[in-house]
Amino acid sequence: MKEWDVMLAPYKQAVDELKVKFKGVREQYAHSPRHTPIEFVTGRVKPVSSILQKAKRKQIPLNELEGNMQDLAGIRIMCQFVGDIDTVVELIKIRNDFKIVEEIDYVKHKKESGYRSYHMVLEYPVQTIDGEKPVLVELQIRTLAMNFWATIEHSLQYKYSGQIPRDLEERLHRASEAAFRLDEEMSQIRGEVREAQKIISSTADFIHKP
Ligand code: 0O2
Repeated sequence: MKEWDVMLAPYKQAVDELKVKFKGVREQYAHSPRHTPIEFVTGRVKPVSSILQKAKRKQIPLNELEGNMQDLAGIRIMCQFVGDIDTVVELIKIRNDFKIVEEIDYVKHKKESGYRSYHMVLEYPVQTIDGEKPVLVELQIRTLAMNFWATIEHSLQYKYSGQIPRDLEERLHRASEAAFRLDEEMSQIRGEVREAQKIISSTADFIHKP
């Protein structure tokens, strides 16, 4: 177990640092009149049991994990509106603290399962006691509705070990379409929603300020 801790330490550091950085972006928006495209940020280092399962499934030798398993470190950015995803992608592209090595748009091209999300693989330089170590980090950018669907589907995949019964799979497809329509509806009433949020935050400021 100790060997895993040592191997995964730079990935943990990358996740911790990137969470702080993206939460910082959110904070900057909060202090500006602009709508914040980031609702919340989460991150994790892949649990060893999932690493072992994925390595077996994809036939990746354990001594070749680094570089071949791109989601040992994972960051997820959740947005309110589909349009916010593009804004976050642009924000990521103008940064110079990491390199983008892969981009997959599962928002425009949803997966067969119904999964939607914008994926990027970043090469992030971690400063270690032995010098700089570039590590791969998978970044997933999605709306709250996409996240809701993916979280439920992921738990069901886990429960049924990837063999979801046909009727449940059909329900998940319908739920994915409903999530898509929800995102579309919300985008259409975006102006109204943002007005309401501005009023709520200015009222909160008024209440909290002496
Ligand atoms: P975790 O940590 O449990 O979330 P794949 O061949 O599709 O299994 P690959 O080639 O590594 O995976 O890349 P891809 O397609 O970008 O998928 C990586 C991650 O995206 C997955 O991680 C999920 O988090 C998410 N994802 C991709 N497809 C789906 C999907 O159909 N449903 C859900 N719920 N999530 C998906 P892991 O490996 O599941 O690990």
